[in-house]
Formats: sequence, structure tokens, C-alpha cells
Amino acid sequence: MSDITLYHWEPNANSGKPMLALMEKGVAFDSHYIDMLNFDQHKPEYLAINPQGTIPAMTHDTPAGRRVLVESTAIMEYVNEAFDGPALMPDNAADRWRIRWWMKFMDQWLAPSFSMFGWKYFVGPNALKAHGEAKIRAQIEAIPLPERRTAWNKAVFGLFSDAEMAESGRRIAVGIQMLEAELAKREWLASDTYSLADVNGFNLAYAMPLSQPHLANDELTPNIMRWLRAIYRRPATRACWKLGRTPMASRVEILETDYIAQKAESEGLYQLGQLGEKA
Ligand SMILES: N[C@@H](CCC(=O)N[C@@H](CS)C(=O)NCC(=O)O)C(=O)O
Repeated sequence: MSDITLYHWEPNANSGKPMLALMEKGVAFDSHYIDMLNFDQHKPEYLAINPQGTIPAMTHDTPAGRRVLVESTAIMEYVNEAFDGPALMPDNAADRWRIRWWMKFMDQWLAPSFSMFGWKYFVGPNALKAHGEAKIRAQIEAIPLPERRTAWNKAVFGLFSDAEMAESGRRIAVGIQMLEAELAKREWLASDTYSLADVNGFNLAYAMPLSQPHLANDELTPNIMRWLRAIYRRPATRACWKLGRTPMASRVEILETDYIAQKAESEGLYQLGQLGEKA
């Protein structure tokens, strides 16, 4: 038993960020899988850890008492600073600024757009199918955070507007172009050494060749593909994605393919919708 427990769902944004950071550092932790589609995150035993009912969360038992940590990017920074192992933040001030710039950009601007597609095409329809309308309405009523209640309602009952989806699609296209341009400058996203920005970015981007095949592929974004494959080859990444329990995690295996050609946008939406079929 470790003095660290990580409560997480699939290796994916946001759970995958602290999972992968812990594994890159070589820090042993107890993994506590929270089945998000089964609403484990709203059960009393988890709300006792994180009353907001969101994942991930990490507990760290120290001589001074138990620390409960939430917010995936802030947890990664804690993991990097509190434990031994390879540094995931360089010493250089300019590099640290660039890493934080990218993490803020991804967390606040780009990730919510990816998330909207995932929730509309995968989470909502599959949760509705699994639980039925009456049970799911009751589950949604019990969600502690109003913004999570809204997200569930929109996802389950198909209420994301066309304008919202179009704006998210626009942001994803812009974000992918920005990632490609940045990765043309250096091996890793924000510094010359592997950093928290790469851990963060991989969790957001690993499935892009499947879910955004019209935007991310070896024809249009060779630097993104090189970067994704390099992170996939790291032993920590392999070990981390093995903790996934659904076909979401096995999507990472697309990165074993040497060359991925451009495909239509509709193929990506089909792939997202299929995820639950195989679960
Ligand atoms: N900003 C938070 C976001 C946490 C979050 O919203 N996580 C989602 C999963 S990616 C969640 O817990 N959803 C549960 C729900 O909506 O019921 C972080 O980065 O940790």
C-alpha cells in the first residue's frame, strides 16, 4: 500500500495527466479507478474525497497529515516538485513560462472543445443507453457542480447547439495548427527536454489521428505525429495506458501505425460514436 492514492478514470484528459506524471517520475501509487459513465464520481465514498464530484483527485499521506489534491495540472506540478525522479520542469525561466503558457492554453481554451465532441458523440449517448432516461435524470439532479450538471444534460439530451459545436470545431482546427507550428521548432512541445507540457498535450492529443483524421495525420501534421509517436514509445506511457479499462485507452495503439493518411471528418465522428459500442 502506497501513501499516495490516485482517483482516476481512463488515461485521457484530465485523469491521464497525473497518472502519466506519476509514472514518468517513477512514483508508486495506488490506483483507484472511478467509472465515470457509471457515476462513481458522485457516490458518497468519492464525494468524501472530492465534494465537487470531479476526477482526478489524489491523496498523499504525509507525517503532517493527509493532503487531498484536485485539479489535474496543479496535481502534476505537485507530483513533479514533491517526489524524486526525472524533472518534468526545466530550471530555465523562459522554458517554465512556455510550458505554463501551453498548459493554460490547452486547459482553458483547447481541451473544453475536444471535450464537447467527446461528450456529445460518446459520453452522452452511451450513458443514456446504459442507464435509461429516468435513472440518468436522477443522476444528473444529484451532480454537485452546476456546470457539470449542464454538461451532462447537454450531452445526454443532445442539447449542444450548432453554434457551440461549430466554435469548438474551429478551436480544434486552430489549436492543431498551433501545435504543428510549435512542434516544427523543437523536439518537445515547450522546451528542449520532455516536460509537463508534453504530458498534458499527449493526453489531449493522442487520439486525434482517429477522432480528427481530417486535421491530424502524417500528410498535414507530420510534426504532431512524430511527437505523439515519441511519447507513445516511452515506457511510462505504455504502462499508463495499460490502466485503461475501455476501448478509449486502446485508441492509443493507432500510434503504432507508421503512416496515417488524411481521412474525412465524418470518419472521426464515426470513430467517437463507436467507442461505446465496443465497451
Ligand atoms: N479542471 C478539472 C476538471 C475535472 C473534470 O471536470 N473532470 C471530468 C472528467 S474529465 C469529471 O470529473 N467529470 C465528472 C462529471 O462530469 O460527472 C481538472 O483538470 O482536474
